[in-house]
Amino acid sequence: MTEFEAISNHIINGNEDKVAELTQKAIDEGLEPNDIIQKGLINGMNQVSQKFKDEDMFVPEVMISAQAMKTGIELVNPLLTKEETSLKGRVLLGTVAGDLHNIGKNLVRIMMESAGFEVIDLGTDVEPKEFAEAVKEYKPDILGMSALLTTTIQQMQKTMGALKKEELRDSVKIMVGGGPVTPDFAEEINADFWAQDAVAAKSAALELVE
Ligand code: B1M
Repeated sequence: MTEFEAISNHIINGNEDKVAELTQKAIDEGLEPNDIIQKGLINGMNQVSQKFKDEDMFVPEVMISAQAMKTGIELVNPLLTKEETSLKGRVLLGTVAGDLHNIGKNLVRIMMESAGFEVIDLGTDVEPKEFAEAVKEYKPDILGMSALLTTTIQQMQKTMGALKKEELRDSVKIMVGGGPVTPDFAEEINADFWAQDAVAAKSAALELVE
C-alpha cells in the first residue's frame, strides 16, 4: 500500500490521529504537498462521498472523516502557501444560499491561496444580495460560487441577477463549481468559468487574471 492510500484509508476510517501522523510523515519525507492533498486526503474524501451515496456511510461518520481530512489539510496548507508569494489578485468565495456544504469550497480556497490569491471567504449559505454587496465592498477580480445541491444551484443564477441589478456584473469574473454544476449550466447562467475540482479552479483563476 502506498503512503497516499494509507492516508485515504484512515480518512475513510475517520482516524484523525493516524491521518495527522501519516500526513506529517509524508511531509517529512518530502512528498509533493499537492500530491498529499490530491492522492491522499481528497482521494479519501471522494471515497467517503461515494460510500455516503451508496449508503455505506452515514452523516456522523462523514463528519468524522471530514474532520480528519481538515486536520491533514491544515498540516499541508502552510507548505502550499509558501510556494508562491506575489499577490495574484483577490478572490471572493462562498457557498450559495441554502447550502451548507463547505469542504470543497474550503479546498478551493486553500488552492487559490497557494497560488498567491488573497481570498475573502464569505462562508456558506450566502444570499445573492450578500454576494453583490461583498463584490461592491471588496472589488474582487474573481467571484467564486460553490453549490452541492441540485436545489441550490439556481442561487447562482439569482446571484448573477443581483450583480446585474447593481451594475456589477462586468466588474468581476465569475467562477462556479460543485457536484451538480455542469459546464452547460455555467454557460447558461453566463459564468466565465466552470471548474471541476480545486486544482482546476486554481488554474482557471490564474488564467482569468492573466
Ligand atoms: Co450532503 N449531500 N447533504 N452533506 N453531502 C451531498 C452533496 C449529496 C450528493 C449526497 C447524496 O445524497 N448522494 C446530496 C445532494 C443530492 C442532490 O442535491 N442531488 C446531499 C444532501 C441531500 C444533503 C442534505 C439535504 C441531507 C439531509 O439533510 N437530508 C443536507 C443538506 C444540508 C444543506 O446544505 N442545507 C446535507 C448535509 C451534509 C453534511 C452536513 C452531513 C455534510 C457537509 C459537511 C460540510 O460540508 N461541512 C455533507 C456531505 C459531506 C456530503 C457529501 C457526502 C460529500 C461532499 C463533500 O464534501 N465532498 C456529498 C456526496 C457527494 O458529493 N457525492 C453530499 C468532498 C469534496 C472535496 O468534494 O464538495 O464535490 P466537493 O468539492 C469539489 C468539487 O465539487 C469542486 O472542487 C472541490 C474539491 O476538489 N468544487 C468547486 C466545489 N466547489 C467549487 C467551487 C469552484 C470550483 C470547484 O469555483 C468557485
